[in-house]
Amino acid sequence: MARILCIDDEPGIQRMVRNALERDGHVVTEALGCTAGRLLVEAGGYDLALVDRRMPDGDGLDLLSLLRARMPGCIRVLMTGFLDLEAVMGAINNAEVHRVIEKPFDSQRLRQELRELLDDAHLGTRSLLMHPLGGSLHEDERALLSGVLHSTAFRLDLQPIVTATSGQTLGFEGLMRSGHPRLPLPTQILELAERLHMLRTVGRSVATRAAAWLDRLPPQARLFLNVHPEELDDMSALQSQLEPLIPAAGRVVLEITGACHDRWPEVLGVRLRRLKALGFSLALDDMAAGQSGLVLLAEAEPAFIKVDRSIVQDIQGSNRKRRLVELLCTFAQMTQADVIAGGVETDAEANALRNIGVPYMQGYLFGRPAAEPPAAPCA
Ligand code: G
Ligand code: MN
Repeated sequence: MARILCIDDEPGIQRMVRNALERDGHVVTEALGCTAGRLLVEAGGYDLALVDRRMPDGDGLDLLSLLRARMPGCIRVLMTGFLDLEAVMGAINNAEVHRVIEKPFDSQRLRQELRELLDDAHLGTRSLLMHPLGGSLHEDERALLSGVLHSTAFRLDLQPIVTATSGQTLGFEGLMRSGHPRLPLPTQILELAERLHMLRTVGRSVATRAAAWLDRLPPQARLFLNVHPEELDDMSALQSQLEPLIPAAGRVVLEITGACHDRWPEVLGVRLRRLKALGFSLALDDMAAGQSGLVLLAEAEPAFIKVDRSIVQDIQGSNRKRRLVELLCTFAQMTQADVIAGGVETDAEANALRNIGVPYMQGYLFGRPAAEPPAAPCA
């Protein structure tokens, strides 16, 4: 059960929200408009607030900043018809809004979104439960993760990306690796960081190590770095995290995964343009494995399109896989992008990809991620 405040000037919306949320056992308090809403916000005592963007007596975004100041622990959701991207983007970037629900929405979607938000918040509080030994379990985990990230056990290994025809190295993908016995897998590090809201600390550690690589690698070598979808939720934080890389941004390619969910690809497009304005290039990662890959292809305008191993595997035996990669190559050509085939393990796969005209490849066939890059010449 959560205490939910709904601020909207339309009684129809209020009714729908109340009916939907009371079915899930929540207690809903309504305010018809901004003025009434402001009074309730001042009084406090809510777990989550749903706020309309435009009301005749005021702007929902102002109410949301007031909410942040008065009730920092309250989850803030904006409901909007998505008319003014700039203002909404500003609010998201300033972390005034945890989630935006685009109007019109139905009760099923509303319940689903709120369930997700409340589950996340619940996880956050659950991990704060006290440890049997007296300390906070959460604090122990934070200390462990922070210790690993700042230790030499945490590395950014490099895997080569090569030119299909000449075999010369275009650059390297940086992949995090951990030699720490308690958190040996990168996925463990990411899962823990997600749960403890420490992705930024991971990102900073990666950026520091990436900057050190850029100093050592030949100047023409590109460094490809993976960006976690959640890192795109707070652009100011991401920008400060990428700070050590900005002087060499022209050599850095940020990989955005096609597997990330975003109900608003346009919003993501605006954010990605900001990264480009800093001088970074973009690659669309996991193409064909992701859920929003195609729409990102349109919105991200990537310089590289990385085809996932699920398509590359045994491509020589599949007409459809070959056609799909051909299609991506044609698209890439028409949009001044380049295709990189990832996860290439066999000569048969590499030959099939070469015949299609894929310009770049990456995979165990050419080199595993390693703590020291091979001394091959760079293209
Ligand atoms: O999604 P992304 O492309 O960032 O994933 C990279 C991961 O794929 C790394 O963990 C890397 O070790 C792994 N990888 C790289 N090359 C190969 C390969 O040839 N085969 C397989 N199975 N995995 C690979
Ligand atoms: Mn990648």
